[in-house]
Amino acid sequence: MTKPVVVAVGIGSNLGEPLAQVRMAISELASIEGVTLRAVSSLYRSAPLGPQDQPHYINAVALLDCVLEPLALLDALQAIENDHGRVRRQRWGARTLDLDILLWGEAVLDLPRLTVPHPGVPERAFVLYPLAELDPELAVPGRGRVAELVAACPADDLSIVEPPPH
Ligand code: A4P
Ligand code: MG
Repeated sequence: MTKPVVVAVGIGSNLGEPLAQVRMAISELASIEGVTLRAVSSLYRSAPLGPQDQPHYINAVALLDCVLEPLALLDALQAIENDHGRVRRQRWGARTLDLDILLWGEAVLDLPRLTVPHPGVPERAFVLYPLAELDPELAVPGRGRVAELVAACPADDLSIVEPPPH
């Protein structure tokens, strides 16, 4: 048996019904073969990073125990995004569902399709606050612990809209 790796996945949505999209994505993550859901953060509302002419986002982070290879998990996440009607258009533009691999244990991956840690982790409030809620001791390789990064990151107008789903 392969030993599971703790993987952090960022969930974001700002089109359709974002709260419903995020709730559904969480149960879909739990049903990926080779993945066990360890913990899920609260659901947060956040101002858009990037183009401002788009709605606010709902964001959350899930911690998974994963025995899949990184690209196999990425394929599974992209299949879920596609099921949610995601069409890839403008970079940082509005989307029904975005699933990002934030951390892969303490691994550093630099593949054509996959950069880990996700480059946004160290400075994005909508990633760091949910991560800190789950485990402030998590390491972001090369950047320090989540607790230190979150202490240096203004919360802006990030707010919790819903407790973690069960
Ligand atoms: N890719 C590389 N590394 C990764 C990774 N660690 N996880 C590749 C997932 N995918 C990764 O992604 C483009 C390609 O990135 C994929 O094909 C994959 O092979 P995409 O999801 O199609 O494009 P994107 O999400 O528009 O681009 P990008 O640069 O990944 O954007 P981000 O960083 O995901 O940011 N504001 C708020 N408040 N909340 C948000 O969640 N999200 C974004 C998108 C912008 N503004 C936001 C939010
Ligand atoms: Mg993305």
